[in-house]
Amino acid sequence: MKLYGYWRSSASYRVRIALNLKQIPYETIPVHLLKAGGEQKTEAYQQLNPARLVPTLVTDDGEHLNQSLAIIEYLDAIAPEPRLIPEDPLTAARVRTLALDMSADLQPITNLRILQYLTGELNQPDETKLRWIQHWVAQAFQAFEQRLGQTAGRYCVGDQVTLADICLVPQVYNAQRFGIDLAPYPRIQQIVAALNVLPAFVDAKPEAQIDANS
Ligand SMILES: N[C@@H](CCC(=O)N[C@@H](CS)C(=O)NCC(=O)O)C(=O)O
Repeated sequence: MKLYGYWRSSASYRVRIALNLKQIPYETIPVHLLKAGGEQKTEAYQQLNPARLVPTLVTDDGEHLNQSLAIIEYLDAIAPEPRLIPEDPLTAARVRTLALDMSADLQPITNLRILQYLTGELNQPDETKLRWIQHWVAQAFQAFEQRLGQTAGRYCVGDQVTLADICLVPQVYNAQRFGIDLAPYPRIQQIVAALNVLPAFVDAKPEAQIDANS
């Protein structure tokens, strides 16, 4: 398999973790989101993803897939061990709720193109961009922290690593990049600390990627 992604992209980070957990070997193809206006906007890349976003997973059969959660569901179907979305319908719904809190409600409004629009077309200073990020991260993390009170064991939902954990870790990485204080979120901190020592998460870290700091 081939993964088109960017070292600091949270959606790419999710797919890397899932591939690692399932021990599926893959080749990384870096797509630089900033260089020359963003390689995700080139004609060539748009053939892989018309939405001009990373990641794209190209399967061994040459099929290309977009949307990190759809990719992870696909991986869970073709390589069910370890299961990232539990079979039990209620537990699966809890996992998806937490995963979507991060991937559908938080990440899209703090995505690069949104921030570029704020500071570019809308002419807002970097300080406003930072306030924007801090505001939406705080709202999302408060709710997530509260939900964990009902669902958490060692990880977000019970004691197995799930899609919820895969979506949380990259958002915490991003929050830390922007200097957000995690002290109000002790459950999040504890779970992320437990996840970040697992080899699949260590190997998926942005700094461990071939395009890190490029
Ligand atoms: N919902 C998509 C989100 C993909 C996405 O937002 N990717 C970001 C990086 S995390 C991106 O490519 N941004 C480029 C841009 O904003 O121009 C997914 O989960 O795959």
